[in-house]
Amino acid sequence: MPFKIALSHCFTDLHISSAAGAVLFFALNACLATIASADQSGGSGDDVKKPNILYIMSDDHTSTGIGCYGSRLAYLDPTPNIDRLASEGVRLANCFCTNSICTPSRATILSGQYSHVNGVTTLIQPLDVGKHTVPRLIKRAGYETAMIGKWHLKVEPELFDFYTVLPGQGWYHNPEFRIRGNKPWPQNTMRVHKHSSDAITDISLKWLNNRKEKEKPFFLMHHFKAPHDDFENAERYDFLYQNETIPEPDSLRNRGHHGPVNRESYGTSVSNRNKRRNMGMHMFVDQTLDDEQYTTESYQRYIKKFLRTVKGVDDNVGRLLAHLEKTGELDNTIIIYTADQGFMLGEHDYIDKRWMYEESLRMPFLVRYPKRFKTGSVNKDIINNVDFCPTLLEMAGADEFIEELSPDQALQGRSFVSNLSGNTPEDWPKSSYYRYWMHMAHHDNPAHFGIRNEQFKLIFFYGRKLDDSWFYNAKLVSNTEPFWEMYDIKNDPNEMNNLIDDPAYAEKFKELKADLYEARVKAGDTDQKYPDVQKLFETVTPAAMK
Ligand SMILES: [Ca+2]
Repeated sequence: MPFKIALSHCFTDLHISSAAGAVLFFALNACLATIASADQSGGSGDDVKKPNILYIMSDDHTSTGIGCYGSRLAYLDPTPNIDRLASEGVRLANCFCTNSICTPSRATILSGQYSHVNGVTTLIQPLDVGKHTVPRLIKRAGYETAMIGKWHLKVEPELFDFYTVLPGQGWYHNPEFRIRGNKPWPQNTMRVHKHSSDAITDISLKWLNNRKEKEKPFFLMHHFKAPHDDFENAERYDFLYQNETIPEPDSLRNRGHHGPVNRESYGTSVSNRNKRRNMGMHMFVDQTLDDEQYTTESYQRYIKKFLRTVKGVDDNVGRLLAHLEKTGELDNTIIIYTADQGFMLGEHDYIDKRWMYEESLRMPFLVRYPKRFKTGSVNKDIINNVDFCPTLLEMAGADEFIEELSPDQALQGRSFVSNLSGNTPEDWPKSSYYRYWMHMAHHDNPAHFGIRNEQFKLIFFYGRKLDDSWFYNAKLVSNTEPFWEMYDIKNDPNEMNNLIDDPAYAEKFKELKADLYEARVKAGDTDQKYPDVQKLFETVTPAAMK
């Protein structure tokens, strides 16, 4: 299988002479040796050295809060260490989540499957161990593996050689961790008396220093809890940005023609727009302030707390990079920085994630590996987190095992290793499918699905609760009226103008709806369990589009 050989060769560091002919000869033999030894012993051959893989993921760290993404916040230089990965590696500009909330995104990354296939559509379901494809196959490819930090998938991360994980959301200060031990999961615990970002990094550095199988490359999933709400920063950043007035997004106070047309506004807010839950309440803003003052105070407190927490993440990315430099492993390690999804920092007066809007949908994704990836490059291909699993497997030379996955473990995404190298396959997907399954939970977001291509986005808010299990008071939640939204991202990047009531876009609506229909069929998400949802999708048409 020449294709497989080529893929494995991509990430094999060959210890050979510089003569071109010899390189080709040895490369081919090294690839064969890698595959053969993996087949026989589960390890890599003596004549090759696979790269280490350091996968760093934070929680809710939107690209808006990362300097190299160039948002209104970039002037604050909030993430110099994370930005280094972009300047010395590749930055993905259009990496999107398929379900913008913590547990489902993590389940998709580990399984390479959409939420409805891996069974984790909401915060409630555990990810079956049989679908922990990333750690299982990467270990099989000869890596020593570890999962350290926020896990949030309920079941024991038993397929990793080593784990130390936060229970559920975990605590910001003096966190307790679940560890492997003599008692049944999750009864073995330990506590570290530090801020969680510092504590998680301490544990990772200790594991890197003391790991048992140093002859093997490592695969480390290092997951920060930060900057998830309630945005509790390390004490050293209590006064960061104290005297700064941080710019607001233009859409915080002027929501333009964004959102459902002529209908109720949804979503928890920065301002007091949402009376049930808004950030001013969380930030203890004086409830007697007038509306303008209230919004100002709420936003400034919110954004500063978020960025102070981000700063602690960035410090610790710096510690990891410094360790790799000190041990001479920096250039032998594929270093990835991402977050489990995006987040709204006041855009359209929204907080939190869940939405299919740009700031929530987009995942930051940076990767540094100068041996293969051009430094300082930007890739604009449309990539989805269902593609992460096959990508990690290819990076580890574990892609050869994909064919052996059982039908219920089959991967739905594609590796973007070639894209990172600057060679986008001609048949690479031109759109990304999205579905937020929960309905009006926690932050008042109606359930929706949609498609995002290079220029347009179409969203159908079907507004049905499908299952009462995801939220303690779900029985109290009502269905909401279905509606559509459509944006021209190319000409309206801030999604200020919902085109769904513009008859000039009737043909575009039909075209995008057909694309969405096809995307749902391709993903196998056609609501056979919920025929009323599919019927709404097929029959609800905005007046201007008829
Ligand atoms: Ca999250």
